[in-house]
Amino acid sequence: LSLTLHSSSGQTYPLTDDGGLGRVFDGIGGLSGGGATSRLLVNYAEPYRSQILDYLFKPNFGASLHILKVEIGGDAQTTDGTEASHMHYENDENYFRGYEWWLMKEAKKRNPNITLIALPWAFPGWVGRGKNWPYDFPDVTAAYVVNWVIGAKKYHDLDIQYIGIWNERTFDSKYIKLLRYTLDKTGLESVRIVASDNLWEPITVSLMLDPELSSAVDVIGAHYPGTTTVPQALTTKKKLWSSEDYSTFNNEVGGGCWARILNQNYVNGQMTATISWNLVASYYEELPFGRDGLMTAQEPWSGNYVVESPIWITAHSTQFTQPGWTYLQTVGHFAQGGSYVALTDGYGNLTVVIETMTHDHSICIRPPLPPFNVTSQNATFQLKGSFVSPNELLLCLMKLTERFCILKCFCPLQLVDGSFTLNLAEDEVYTLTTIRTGQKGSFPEPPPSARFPKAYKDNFDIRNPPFSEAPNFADQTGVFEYYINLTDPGPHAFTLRQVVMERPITWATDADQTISVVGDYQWQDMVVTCDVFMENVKSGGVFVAARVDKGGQSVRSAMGVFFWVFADGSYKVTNDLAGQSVLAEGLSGTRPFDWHNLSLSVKGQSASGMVDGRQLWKVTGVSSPKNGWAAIGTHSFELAQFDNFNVLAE
Ligand code: 147
Repeated sequence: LSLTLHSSSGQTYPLTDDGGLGRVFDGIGGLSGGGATSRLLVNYAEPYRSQILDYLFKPNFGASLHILKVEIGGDAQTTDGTEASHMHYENDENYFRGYEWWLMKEAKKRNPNITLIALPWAFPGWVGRGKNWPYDFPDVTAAYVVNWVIGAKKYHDLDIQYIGIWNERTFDSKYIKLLRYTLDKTGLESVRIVASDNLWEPITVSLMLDPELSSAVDVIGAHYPGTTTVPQALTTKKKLWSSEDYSTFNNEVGGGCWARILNQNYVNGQMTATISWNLVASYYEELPFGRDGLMTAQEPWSGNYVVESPIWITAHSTQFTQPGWTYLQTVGHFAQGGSYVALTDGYGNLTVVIETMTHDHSICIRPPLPPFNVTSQNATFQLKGSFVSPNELLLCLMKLTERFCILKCFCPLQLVDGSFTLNLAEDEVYTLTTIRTGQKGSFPEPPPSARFPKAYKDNFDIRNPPFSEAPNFADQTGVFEYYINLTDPGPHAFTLRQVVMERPITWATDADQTISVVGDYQWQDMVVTCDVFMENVKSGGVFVAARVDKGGQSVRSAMGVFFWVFADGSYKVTNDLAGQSVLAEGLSGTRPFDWHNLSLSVKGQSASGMVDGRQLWKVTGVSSPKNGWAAIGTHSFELAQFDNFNVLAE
């Protein structure tokens, strides 16, 4: 009778360690970088910045992440901007650039057990000795990467646990072995290698054919695996990770995507870690992949941030299991769709995470999602093996379809003869657990959202800046850093300086010019003024710009109104960053190693420019782009300084 009842009202799923356990869980994480995805986070005022960090990293509070993966900046464009290298030049070493060090320390403060992973997307040009390729001098590349790991420890007391090869690009077996050798030789035997942060192949077959390579690599990391792996990857016995995943707009569908892959990456693909690109959407939303983070913090000027549904989806797993727990073998799919995973700490604790995401509410950016059906159903779980003892589990429920995703926790669920039945609705996440420390953390609402201030200026006068970059400037090619003119403490002692002098080993198609954007993408009419200083005698050139319409991987084709002056005493006005579409040109009297004041005014279809207070040009018929950011930059990879930046938008 009871069997008949079960088959008509739902199926029974055993939860047991009889017959052994599954793989060891390595954690759920977020990725900062690849690139510049945390750019605006650092400029939030307190208490908002700490609140955001708490939602991400604080245990038993929010996403409570187990893993933080960061980009090793390579001075090049890596999706939403450039991140600074610790070695711009061969004889240069500086472990205080950018914000990844700071972010790792903030994460570690909150969760001392967080796993740190680092991966390069791009490299400074010198690493390739002039070629756009990091493997011709593998010893140079390995030393460059290992320096970063050593610097993390030496200057920030950060232990990097895993290091990668080259994001989504070719790997080189010789380089991987040399990286292993170089780590070992510097006492970094405990740093493990992930390869190759691309697809399952060809790394898997290389590991199978080359035992020496296999002994150098600890984890096969695949990107956007669509929850599946390949049979050969399983036979390597390596840890399998989804080392980059998600990248989906963080609304409810994004939350659904994240819930589905967090479970099914293990159920279908035996992956024991999943890392979200990206950690937090802290870049101008109009850059590529706007809001593809676990939460949104893209308005340091207002303090507004949004705790989006993926945060609470993450909490459903992260708060109730830890790296080092072990998956049960009894994981799988439900008869009417959806999936469940179960994990144990080996000391009697048990956590079951259930997701019932429907197809249309869980589509990720990639790969395409084949059709499937999920309908409401009853599911009976039968606890067996060493799990027969608890007669009560705590139940947490999250309904995806409620706008801000209610995480309702801790209704005790009574077990009868080690069994319980749940009525599973569609688009929900349930956690059943013996762990009692889970919480839905909260802070008072942050300030309301606001546009970027229409009047904005920065004189870069700061003696001990907490970060190497000026607030709100989002470098899209090249790197712009605070600089102090020690020998000339005049009115321009403190400036912003573009420091990349050679085209990097790129990951994306960086422009041939350097550019940093700032402001509100919706701006149309504006006056941009800035003092500029060229440090390249022959071919120096700098610009200020308005209505810049593209950044990220499309920066090469950015349009706008660009006002250039050159070291040879000329000026140009172009409609594009590439400088092909010339609107005006002539003599400016500008010289290298001399400060000049540039002013660009754009109103409706006309634009005009001044140098040192003198009107130089006026053009009409400027019909596109209609709007965009303000910007500064240089004509090539060259040193140049900027001071007293000022923008007044209408
Ligand atoms: C990934 C990058 O690794 C990230 O830095 C970021 O750009 C992210 C944005 O979604 O994408 O690169 C991919 C780009 C394209 C594919 C997969 C990953 N793709 O087409 O399958």
